Amino acid sequence: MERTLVLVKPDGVERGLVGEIIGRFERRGLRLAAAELRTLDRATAERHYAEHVGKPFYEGLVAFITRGPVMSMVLEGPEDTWQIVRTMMGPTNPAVAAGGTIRGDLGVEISQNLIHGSDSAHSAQREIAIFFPALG
Ligand code: D4T
Repeated sequence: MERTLVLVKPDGVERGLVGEIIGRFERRGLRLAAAELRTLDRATAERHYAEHVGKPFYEGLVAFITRGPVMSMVLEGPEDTWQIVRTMMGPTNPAVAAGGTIRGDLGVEISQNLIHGSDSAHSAQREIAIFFPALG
């Protein structure tokens, strides 16, 4: 069993897509291990996006991710569950995401790309510790 962190970002919560997105993961066969709707404070957003500090989109990214609640969750499944989730999400830019992926079916803009998923087993461990320290 392996776990990964997923966030339905504020745009997805605002648009009422939480159920649609969680449903896709559940139908695929992944299980929810934890979930909480929460509004991130700046410190948590900065910790989560530490790798992007200094990039031109960083300030906009922090403003976006803190503008309203995110649905944070831990999903569990087989080995490389993080990769199953990333494949289902589609690429970062929804404009080039294939139909059938979450971003390809539901989004159009890179700055409002609906969902975050850990991009490696190592990131999953780091991010789960930020959002759900009791599971660490
Ligand atoms: P996250 O981390 O949010 O799941 O997205 P990705 O893993 O798919 O993509 P990322 O880390 O490269 O980017 C983080 C976040 O920044 C936004 N972004 C990214 C943006 O607004 N403009 C940009 O040019 C890039 C590269 C989108 C996702």
